[in-house]
Amino acid sequence: MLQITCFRFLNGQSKPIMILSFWLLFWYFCSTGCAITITAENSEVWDEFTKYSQLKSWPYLSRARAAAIRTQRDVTANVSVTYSVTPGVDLTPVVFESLGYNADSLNDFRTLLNVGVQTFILDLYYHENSKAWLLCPPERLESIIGGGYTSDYDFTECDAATFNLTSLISTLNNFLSNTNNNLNTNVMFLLLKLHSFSTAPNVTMPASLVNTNVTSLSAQFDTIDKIVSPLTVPSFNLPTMNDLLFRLGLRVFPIILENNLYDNTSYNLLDDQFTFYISLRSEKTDQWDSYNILDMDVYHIDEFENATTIPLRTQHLAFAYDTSARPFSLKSYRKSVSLGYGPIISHALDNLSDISWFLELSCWSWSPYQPTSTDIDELQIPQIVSNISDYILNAPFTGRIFQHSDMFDNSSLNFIDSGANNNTDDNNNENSDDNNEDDEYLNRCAALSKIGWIATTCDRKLPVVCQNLRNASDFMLLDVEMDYMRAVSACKAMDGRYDIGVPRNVYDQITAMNLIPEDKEFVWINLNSLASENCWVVGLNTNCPYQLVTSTHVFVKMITPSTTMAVALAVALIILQSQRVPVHKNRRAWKRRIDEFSKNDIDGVPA
Ligand SMILES: *[C@@H]1O[C@H](CO)[C@@H](O)[C@H](O)[C@H]1NC(C)=O
Ligand SMILES: *[C@@H]1O[C@H](CO)[C@@H](O)[C@H](O)[C@H]1NC(C)=O
Ligand SMILES: *[C@@H]1O[C@H](CO)[C@@H](O)[C@H](O)[C@H]1NC(C)=O
Ligand SMILES: *[C@@H]1O[C@H](CO)[C@@H](O)[C@H](O)[C@H]1NC(C)=O
Ligand SMILES: *[C@@H]1O[C@H](CO)[C@@H](O)[C@H](O)[C@H]1NC(C)=O
Ligand SMILES: *[C@@H]1O[C@H](CO)[C@@H](O)[C@H](O)[C@H]1NC(C)=O
Ligand SMILES: CC(=O)N[C@H]1CO[C@H](CO)[C@@H](O)[C@@H]1O
Repeated sequence: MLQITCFRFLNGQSKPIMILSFWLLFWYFCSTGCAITITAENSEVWDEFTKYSQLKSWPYLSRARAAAIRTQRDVTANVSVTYSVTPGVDLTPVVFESLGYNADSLNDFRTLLNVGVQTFILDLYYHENSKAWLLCPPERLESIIGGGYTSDYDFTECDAATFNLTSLISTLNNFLSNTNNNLNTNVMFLLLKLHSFSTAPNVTMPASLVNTNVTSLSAQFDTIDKIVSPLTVPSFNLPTMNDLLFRLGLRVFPIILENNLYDNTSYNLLDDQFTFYISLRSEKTDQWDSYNILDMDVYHIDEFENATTIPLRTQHLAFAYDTSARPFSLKSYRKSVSLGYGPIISHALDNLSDISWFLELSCWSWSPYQPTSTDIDELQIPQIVSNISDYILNAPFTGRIFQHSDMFDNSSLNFIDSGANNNTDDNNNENSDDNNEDDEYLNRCAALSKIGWIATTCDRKLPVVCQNLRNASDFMLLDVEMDYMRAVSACKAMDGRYDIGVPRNVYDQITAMNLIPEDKEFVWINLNSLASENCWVVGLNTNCPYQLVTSTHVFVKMITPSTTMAVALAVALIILQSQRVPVHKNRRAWKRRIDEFSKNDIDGVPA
């Protein structure tokens, strides 16, 4: 193995350097006891594999998911936002009913924002008597007030002085302002359910419960940063992701999902028509303008559980929700995602962090735990896809801690130690990539499997998915096994009508998945992070748009003759210290091949 490594690394360089390197390798090898093989138990492999899982990163967004969410957003840049699939939470059952109608719950709301929940259902209650909007439902108020309310009652719940729509929106705004940057910005949906209630004239509601100072919904929601308005973005012409986020600089859709206000309500919702979209489902839409009215597909998960064909989803926003009687299983959650319906969790969880299991499955594009930022080559793990699918398909969600033994049998497996790369994450601070780290990252190319994209090493031999240049929904498979570099040129070489492809929405993903041959598990797609760690881009020579310095420059400096020797020795020592042979081998070999590839466009391509 070492021989091959050095040969590849010094490919084209002079023989004496090779010999000297070998000597040094040998000397170092034996001076450290000739024992460098790291054999890990499967538990360690699994720990490594899930090192950046959402559960372990709780209460922050995991590093892998941050990369996955961003890749999915970037790949869909030219796709209408109506096709976005976002994980959602119904705040009433998940947060307020479980954890309380108080300011602490706002911290839990903030945590959900942090971990990448993008859709929220929010119930708002209009007290007809005091003409105020409350976050607390009348049933709660009744149970608090009970029979004998006294003015010095100490309210721990529903206290409008600490828990009100204004403070909820400022929590949201705080999150938005922290993530309003090219790396982290993303679309969000606020789905409102409006309710009225009135109290008998002889009942005096305590001021601390009803004095919320919120008498106009639009006055409140207009203070949301980057809120999308139906005036600028009419419902019948929703923009692409790129136009929304970067050209218009907007993010948050406020949508009235249900209007349950009394017919005789004293609140005039039409006053808010410049702020809100209204779902056609909410029925009382006769007086609303066409630019307000959104036709949405909102289904209960029962309708997916056993579906074999995709329920027709046209140009509508689409969501699926569960109930406590029929909660999402991991299987139905994943099904909802893969059919393009944003899953909205609407049942109480034992612990809020349990939502991590679901969030791990919430990208239609990447497989769970992907793209890993470790230096394990995932595809080296036997049956990884079938075992993860088993886990998704068969494990009903029980909230128990999922263990490596659920995933792997006891045969041991060699893996590459991740070394001293102790980049403990960061709440959304992805910009910590530096060039040293860059070299430690093995999985630079993406393959499509039946459960989504998986990062792997680029020299694996796989078939490739080609995409028609004129019709992005037309995919075909080139069933010849080749490494990533050949795969890129192989589609082009066919008849000029195709290029290596990448699915850009759930429909294309399903089409492409169906092309995976029976006897194969993975096929190449047009996605790699060769330019920069954790930055996945479409196209071989695409630089990471989020970094000023590309590692290409570093590489070019490294291969000049004067530095070759120093690099060879350094690499030899690093190899021996940390067993990162394939990393360096791949990294530099690939970089070199890219450079060659860029020089001569036509590069011996299989017919
Ligand atoms: C989106 O479309 C524009 C114009 O057709 C093109 O220049 C751009 O590269 C596309 N972006 C992506 C991510 O496909
Ligand atoms: C709403 O809550 C915030 C923060 O908890 C508080 O500062 C504000 O005064 C409250 N609003 C009202 C009307 O009490
Ligand atoms: C509520 O509104 C009134 C009148 O606009 C204002 O005087 C009062 O300070 C507000 N209270 C809070 C807590 O914002
Ligand atoms: C308005 O309607 C609700 C329910 O439809 C009813 O309970 C309430 O008494 C009505 N109020 C008035 C003032 O008519
Ligand atoms: C990695 O970081 C964690 C948390 O900062 C620390 O507890 C641990 O000791 C570090 N490990 C190494 C190898 O530096
Ligand atoms: C694009 O390709 C898809 C799949 O082959 C096909 O159904 C569709 O009709 C094609 N569209 C056009 C405009 O040719
Ligand atoms: C724990 C578990 O289910 N592991 C399985 C992974 O897949 C292989 C092949 O299907 C099984 O043999 C393992 O038992």
